[in-house]
Amino acid sequence: MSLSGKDKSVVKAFWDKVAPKSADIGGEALGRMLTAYPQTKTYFSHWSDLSPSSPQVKKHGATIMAAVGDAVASIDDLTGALSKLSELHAFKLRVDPANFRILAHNLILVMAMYFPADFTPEVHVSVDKFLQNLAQALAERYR
Ligand code: HNI
Repeated sequence: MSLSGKDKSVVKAFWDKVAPKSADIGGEALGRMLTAYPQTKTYFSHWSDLSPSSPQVKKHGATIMAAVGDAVASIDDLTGALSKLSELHAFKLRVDPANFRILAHNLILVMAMYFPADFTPEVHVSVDKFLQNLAQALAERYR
């Protein structure tokens, strides 16, 4: 499921809208993941508050979205761009890569909530493909 030239330009154009709100979107997406998919909480058990309003959740959501923004900028080489993060999640954090798709789902949901008019079916399909490619790239160092 590789990204076409059109997918890449659609994702980049949509990201231009998303970028100024990226910290809020990341925080909300991470908060929703931890609430709606509580099995994901195990990785964050060292945090004192895992609720959607938690400052730690908001801060880390912003960190994650900044990395997603870096990935948009490196959309032609996601595997290379994400290899260090993949290694960290595989060997240090030991995150089951199935969770990358769960977070991707929450990210796309919240982007659609924030930008309903821009989130056309055309944007939906390209952003979904991009996030699936990002999840795959993050899982690359597991094997
Ligand atoms: Ni993830 C740390 C990016 C998915 C669990 N994660 C990070 C960091 C970045 C990051 C950036 C900070 C790295 C550093 O300190 O050098 N994570 C991403 C991205 C995705 C992702 C781009 C997918 C879109 N991470 C996930 C998922 C889980 C996850 C799905 C678990 C369910 N990540 C973690 C944990 C940490 C982490 C745990 C360490 C957090 C801390 O501060 O202790």
